[in-house]
Amino acid sequence: MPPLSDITTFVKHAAYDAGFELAGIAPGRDFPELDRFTDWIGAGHAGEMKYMEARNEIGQLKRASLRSTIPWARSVIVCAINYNTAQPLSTQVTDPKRGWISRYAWGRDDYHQTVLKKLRRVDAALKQYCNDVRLMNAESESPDKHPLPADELQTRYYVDTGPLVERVYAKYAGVGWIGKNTCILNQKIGSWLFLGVILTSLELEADLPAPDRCGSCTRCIDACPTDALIAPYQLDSNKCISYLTIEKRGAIPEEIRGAMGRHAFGCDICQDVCPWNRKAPATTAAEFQPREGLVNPALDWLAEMTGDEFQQTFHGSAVRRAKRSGLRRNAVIAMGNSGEPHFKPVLDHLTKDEDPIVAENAHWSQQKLSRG
Ligand code: B12
Ligand code: SF4
Ligand code: SF4
Repeated sequence: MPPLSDITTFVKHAAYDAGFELAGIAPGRDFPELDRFTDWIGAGHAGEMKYMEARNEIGQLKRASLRSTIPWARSVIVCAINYNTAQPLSTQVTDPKRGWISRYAWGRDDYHQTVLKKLRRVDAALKQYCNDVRLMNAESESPDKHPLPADELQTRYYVDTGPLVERVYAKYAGVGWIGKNTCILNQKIGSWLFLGVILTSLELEADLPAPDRCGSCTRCIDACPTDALIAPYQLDSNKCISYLTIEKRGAIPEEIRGAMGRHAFGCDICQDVCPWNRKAPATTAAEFQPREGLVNPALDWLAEMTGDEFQQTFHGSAVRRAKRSGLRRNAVIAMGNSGEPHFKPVLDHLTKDEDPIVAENAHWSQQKLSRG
C-alpha cells in the first residue's frame, strides 16, 4: 500500500500535469499572520470590499480563522501558475497617450476561470486516487492498509473567493514568501503568479514555509506612487491603484487622482521594481498571451469605448470587473495626468457624457491639462 507521502507526491504531480508550476501543502491551521488580517479589517484597509468582512457562525471574521470556518480542512494544497508573458513592464513604457492595463488581465480568459479549471483537474485526480486506494484496501487481505481517514474525503477549491488569506497558506506551503509589497514571491519564478487552493480533509505531508528573502530592500515601498504600502507587508487598499481602478465604484477621491498616473486597470509597479522579478521566466501558455490591443492601450480608445465595443473587446476577460463605467473613468483620469494637450478635444466632448462619473472626471482632467 502506498504511504501517506505518496498521496502528497501524487497530488503535486497532478498539479504539475494540470499546468501549475508550483504546488505545496500547508497544514489547515491558523497562522500568526492571520491576526494581521483582523487588524487590517479593523483599520478599514479593505475599503469598500465588504466581502472581506464576512463572519462565521461564532462571529469571527471568516478569513481570519480557517480552523473555525472550515474545521474539516486538515490540509491546504496551494497551487501557483506563472502568468508573466514576454512583454514590457509598466515602468518601461512611457508614451503619455497610452495607459496601462495590469499584466494579469491581458489574457484570453478571466484568471479565475483559467485557474479554477486546472484546480478542478487536480481535485478530480485526488478523488480518483483515494477511491482507487479504498478499493484496493477493501480487496486486500493484508492488515497493512493505506492510512486514509475513515470519513468521506472532503475537498473544496477556490481562487480568491474562499474564506482564507491565500498568501498566508502559500507561504506555509513553501510556494513563496510574503514580500514587503504583500505579494507571494518565489525565488525562481518571481511574483507574477496566480494562486489557487484546494482544502482537503486529508492530512497530507506539509512543506516547510518559504523564508523571507526581502532583506533590507524597500524598492516596492519607495516606488509606490500613492504610498499605499504604508509599512513593510501592509497595504491600505484605499490608496492602492489596483483597488481604485478595479474595485472602487463611483468617484475616486480627488486628492489621489493625480498620483494614479496612466493606470487604466490594476497596477504592477510594486512588482515591476522587485529585483526578484528581474529574471522572471515568461510563459508560452496560450491562455496568458495578451489579447490584441491590451498591452499599453491608447487612452482615448478606452475612454470613448461604446457598450458594444466593451462587450466585444473584454468578453470573458478579467477587465470586465471594473465595468465599462469604471474603465472609462480610469482612462479619463489618466488623460488628465498625461500632460497631453492632444486630449483636450476628447475631454471637452466627454464632459457632456451621459455617465455622470465619466463627465465629472473629464471636467477634472480638462482643468488639470489646462493648468499644464
Ligand atoms: C483583496 C485582494 C486584493 C486587494 C487588497 C490587496 C492586499 N494586499 O490585501 C487589492 C484590490 C488591492 C488587490 C490587488 C492586487 N491583487 Co489581489 N487579492 C485580494 C484577495 C481576494 C484577498 C487578499 C487579502 O486577504 N488581503 C488582506 C491582507 C491583510 O492580506 P495581505 O496584504 O496578503 O497581508 C498578509 C501579509 O502581508 C501578512 N502581514 C501583514 N502585516 C504584516 C506585518 C508583518 C511585520 C509581517 C511579517 C506580516 C504581515 O499578514 C497578512 C495576512 O493576514 C486575494 C485572494 C485571497 N483570497 O487571498 C487576491 C490576491 C492576493 N491578489 C492577487 C493579485 C495578482 C493582485 C494584484 C497583483 C493585481 C494587480 N496587478 O492589480 C494586486 C497586487 C497589489 C498588492 N501589492 O498586493 C493574487 C496575488 C498573487 C501573488 N503573487 O501574491 C491573489 C492571491 C489572487 C490569486 N488567487 O492569485 N488584491
Ligand atoms: S499595486 Fe501599485 S498602488 Fe498598489 S501597492 Fe503596488 S505600487 Fe502601490
Ligand atoms: S521590491 Fe524588495 S522589498 Fe519589495 S517585495 Fe521585492 S524584494 Fe521585497
